[in-house]
Amino acid sequence: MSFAISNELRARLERGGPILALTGAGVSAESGLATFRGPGGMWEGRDPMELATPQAFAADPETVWRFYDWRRKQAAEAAPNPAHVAFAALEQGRDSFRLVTQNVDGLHERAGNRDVLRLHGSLWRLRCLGDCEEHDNLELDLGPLPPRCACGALLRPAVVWFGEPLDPAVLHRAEQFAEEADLVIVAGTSALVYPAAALPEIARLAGAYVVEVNPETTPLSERADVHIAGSAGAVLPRLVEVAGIA
Ligand code: BV8
Repeated sequence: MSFAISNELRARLERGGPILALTGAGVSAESGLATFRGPGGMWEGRDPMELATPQAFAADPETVWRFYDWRRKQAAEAAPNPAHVAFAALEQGRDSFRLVTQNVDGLHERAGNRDVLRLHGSLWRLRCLGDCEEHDNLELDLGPLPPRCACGALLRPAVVWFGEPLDPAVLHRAEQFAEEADLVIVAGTSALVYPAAALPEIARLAGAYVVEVNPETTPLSERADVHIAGSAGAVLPRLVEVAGIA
């Protein structure tokens, strides 16, 4: 696909200022992973918004775990796509690059990004409901669902559910990155979920140039400096090229 790159976007890519990337589920769409609000619902036609809540888990931990177990398996089978690879190239090519993601699938990390600020947690970490300790867990067979900790308490996915607060330290760091950014690349998000969706506005008010990469328009589109109507897998490698990063 061909798309125009504004002179200002080119200048900000070339001049080496702090770049903040904010990604959402659409960045993993080209890896074959369903987005949150895509057509047909994410799992068995169910609305993930009904499943990704503490209330749903308390009411029926087994069903919520079948949803997350399915997502872990889907994510494990998926491969990073050119958009993920481009973000890893930006981190390797720029000291002042920061990646903040709403995604929990782990594909940015598998593509090579080492400093990923995960706003909403990870499918690959579990939390014990006994002592709230978290640990990595990459096992594809969790055994009977819902899984239990050795202490006997239920384990839950260490993700941020709707109605739960984000980790304040993580959110504060993301807001700092937004305030320091010279260029913000917002890719693959419907810009509906807060407080993540507030980050581009924080950056814009602090003087950043905000580019949105999404085949669709979103509530951010009219406030962004430029909206590139394209897929992240096609657009991001081109932005990396303009930034002069091999
Ligand atoms: C909070 C982890 C406060 C789980 C997720 C009532 C009570 C409390 C809060 C609220 C409330 N009502 C509303 C709120 C606020 C709520 C919110 O924002 N709701 C919205 C929906 C209105 N937020 C919260 O609840 C947050 N917490 O506010 O706490 C608080 C404070 C103190 C004490 C108590 C409470 C927590 C939000 C985090 C929820 N967890 N994920 C899991 O993954 O299972 S959010 C979930 O949505 C995913 O992380 C996902 O990433 C995220 C956002 O979705 P997107 O990533 O944007 O994905 P989506 O499918 O929507 O869009 C995909 C886009 O990609 C589309 O635009 C599409 O066009 C585009 N696309 C498709 N293909 C491509 C592409 N783009 C580029 N290339 C392509 N190829």
